[in-house]
Amino acid sequence: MSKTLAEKVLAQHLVEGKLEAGEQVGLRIDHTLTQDSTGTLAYLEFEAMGVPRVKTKLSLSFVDHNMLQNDFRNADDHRYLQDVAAKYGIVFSRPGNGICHQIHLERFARPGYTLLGSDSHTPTGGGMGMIAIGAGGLDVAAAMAGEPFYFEMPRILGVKLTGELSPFTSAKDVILKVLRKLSVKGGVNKILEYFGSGVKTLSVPERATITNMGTETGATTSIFPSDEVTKAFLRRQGRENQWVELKADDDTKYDEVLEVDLEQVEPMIALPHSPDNVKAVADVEGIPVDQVCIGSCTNSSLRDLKMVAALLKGKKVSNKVSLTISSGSRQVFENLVASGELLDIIKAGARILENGCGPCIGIGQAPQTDAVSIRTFNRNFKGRSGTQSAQVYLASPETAVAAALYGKITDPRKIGEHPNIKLPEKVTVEDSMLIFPEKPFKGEVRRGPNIKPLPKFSPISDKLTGEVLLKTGDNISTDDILPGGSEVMSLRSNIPAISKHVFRYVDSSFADRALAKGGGFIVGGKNYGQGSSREHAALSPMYLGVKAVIAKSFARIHLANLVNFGIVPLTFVNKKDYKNVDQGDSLELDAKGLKRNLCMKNITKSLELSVELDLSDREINLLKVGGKLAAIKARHAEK
Ligand code: MIC
Ligand code: SF4
Repeated sequence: MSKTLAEKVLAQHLVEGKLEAGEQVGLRIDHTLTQDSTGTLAYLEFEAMGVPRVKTKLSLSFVDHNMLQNDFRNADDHRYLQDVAAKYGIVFSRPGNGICHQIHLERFARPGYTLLGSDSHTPTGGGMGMIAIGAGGLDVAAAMAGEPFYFEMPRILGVKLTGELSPFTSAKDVILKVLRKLSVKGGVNKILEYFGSGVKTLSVPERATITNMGTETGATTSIFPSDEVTKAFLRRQGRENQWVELKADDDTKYDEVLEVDLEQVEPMIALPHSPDNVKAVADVEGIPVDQVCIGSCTNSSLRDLKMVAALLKGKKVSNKVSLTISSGSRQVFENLVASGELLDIIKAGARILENGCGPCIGIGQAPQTDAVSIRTFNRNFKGRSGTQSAQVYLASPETAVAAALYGKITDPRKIGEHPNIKLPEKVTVEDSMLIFPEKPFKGEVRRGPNIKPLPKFSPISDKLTGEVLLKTGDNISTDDILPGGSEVMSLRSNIPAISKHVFRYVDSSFADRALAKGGGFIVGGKNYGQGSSREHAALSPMYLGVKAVIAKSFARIHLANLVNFGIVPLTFVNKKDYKNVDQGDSLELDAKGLKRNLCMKNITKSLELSVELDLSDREINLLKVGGKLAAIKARHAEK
């Protein structure tokens, strides 16, 4: 039977289950990656598993998110991560080396391999023909301990690309167009597999921009074939020997097909405050712009920044605009320096930031009050920039440069002549900011005072009672549940402290109320927990006593995180029952035996509501014992 590309890679790594949509499958993981903000918890969890050394082919630990070092806390986290990496056999990428996804793509990604990362944009590796999936830190820690990664086999959505992009349009416009079609929920339980004659016209970094932001559709992952273009990318990186050809069988039938004629793609832009709020740039031209930020794991490759340099060369940024540039990796930065292109960027008036995530997650460069900020990033949830009143738009590097030059949203096709960007045959490759683990590790793992032990996990009680602490609408993101930004993110290793910030901007009294009431329930709408993989968005509510979340539907990674930390994720059997529960209502859930169909009483309204535990048997068993860490610990203790 003919196979899709995704099925081929999955089949080679399948250790449990059948590759049929909706089935639970277990996958062998070749590579793992973590970053500092999710990594400290992931390694505390890995340490708790009692496994002496990672069991993957390669595990990597990056420091790229929070590098402000306002006080000892970040620096202590970085030191802890470096020690743990040395002890357990993990490659450590030092602060300043760049963003995990960009570096993994350049230096480590291999066609046909699997990658699990504690960051939702891990599908970046799909640009190299990998099955690369984002997950919570505990799932990544389990993969490091040699456990399979379990998930529901998604449907495969084939995205057929034809034609070629026109000047001043680029990969970001393609994925924004896909997002406009699919929305932030349209990819849930799907793999987006790209195919068709248009594929060969896109470079690996452009493909990676597309797979990276496939995350915003809710997709499990996205994947491109591995072809001559992939081979050329690997050659440039001195890794041609790692190339293999990979593609779907010619007569493959996809579950669904979406066609995108690259010729017809025009410059696109996502308006505040959702990545799927997409319009053509031409339709929103003229809006005055205060800030432009270029970078992030979506758009900070050498291709992107060479384009930016060429478009800025000999011109000046509008004096109404602050333009920031952050390279995705030190490799990109070094190559821009060596070619002289960085000078073109600096002379145009750009502000150069450290190689890392920076403004994308509110680590510096918060815009001014009510500012319009155009960013080449992948998320524009309200407040994520650090300024609640800011209006953040997402666009391509080309559109971002046009906004910076003209001081207003402008169709980049108005810039004039299109520079012909050519990637060099060979790039300068220098890995000195990667520390490869020595054997054996001597010394001790140092932990700063802000690194606190993990909270205790206990099995679910037979009866869950409490108040509805909060009722939310649709598409609540993990940024809503637990914000980014330097203040909150410096507490990522300290669950008691970070828990005070749960729902801080949605309802500032949430944490105090939850503690005072001894915990309770959250009621959510559709796609609850979309966005990042941060498991703090589950662990902190658990710490505050949240026992269950009842929603219309959940985002994949957050659902897994809730289960991992023993919060019961329930869906309304009858979606209309959402209206029958209000904040402050007293609920009672008979959780005995954790059956699939449960009855929940709304005591306040004297109603009985049917709710469903839409989980696999494996997940239900995890919940029963108080979460995944408890289960893994018990298993390793038996051995
Ligand atoms: C994000 O883009 O939201 C993050 C910050 O990279 C998160 C991870 C985190 O919260 O540390 C993600 O996407 O998973
Ligand atoms: Fe970093 Fe932003 Fe990418 Fe998240 S989306 S990994 S914060 S650059």
